[in-house]
Amino acid sequence: MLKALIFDVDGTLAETEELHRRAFNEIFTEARLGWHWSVDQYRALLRTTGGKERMAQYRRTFGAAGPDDATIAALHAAKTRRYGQLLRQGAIRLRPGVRALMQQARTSGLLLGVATTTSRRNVDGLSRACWDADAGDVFDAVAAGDEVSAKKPAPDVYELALKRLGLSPDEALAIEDSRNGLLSAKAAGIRVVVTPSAYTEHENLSDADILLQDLTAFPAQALLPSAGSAESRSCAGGELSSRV
Ligand code: XBP
Ligand code: MG
Repeated sequence: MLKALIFDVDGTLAETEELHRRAFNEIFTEARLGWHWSVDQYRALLRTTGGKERMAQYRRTFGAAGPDDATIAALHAAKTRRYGQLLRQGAIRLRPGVRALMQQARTSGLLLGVATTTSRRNVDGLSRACWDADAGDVFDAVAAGDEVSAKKPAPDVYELALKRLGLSPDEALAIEDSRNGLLSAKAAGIRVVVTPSAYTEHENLSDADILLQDLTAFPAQALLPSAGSAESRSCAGGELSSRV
């Protein structure tokens, strides 16, 4: 029986990648690095999950002349601060159908989780921008990229989300936008709904259990348990239900 929806963040809850790209480029300019990622370059670079890892991948283009690991870490920290500022300026909205599906899931007594490659700080930033609350007050469990040793497409972050929800893989449904995310959830044994995003619509997403343009088309009647089970939820869950 389905007991939880586990959401990816970037590209799934919101079209955040363009904001990540902007934050990267502003920091590159500020640091006079001579780097600038175009939309097409960034689309290709997204095959490497994680901002630090993406920068390290790009560094290879420059051979020994590229920044060292400590510089990449410092630049990425600055990028995270810039991304947070952009979120606070109201640059992001939830994708269509996300808010309604979360509400329906709550009404049906389901738990809500997050499994993302980005950091917990960025998840909290997005959550405050969209719900005016930290992610821990909106979701029952948040598993972030800075908490696992291997990022997507490895299963680690989905396994961590399941552990925190106290569920087995067959009791959850992942909502993803990318091939790396799809592979990660599948490797953890979780069924996956994929809603391609602006930066992933060209990818091979055919392994998805359900492929939808966006979550307004989510088959809630077929997949969500009946609303009656909402009363069996914990107090914490009851409080959360008013927020999504
Ligand atoms: C997508 C990613 C992230 C973001 C940038 O994550 O690969 O790296 O592009 O975030 P998701 P950081 O699993 O949520 O789709 O710079 O914080 O890594
Ligand atoms: Mg994603």
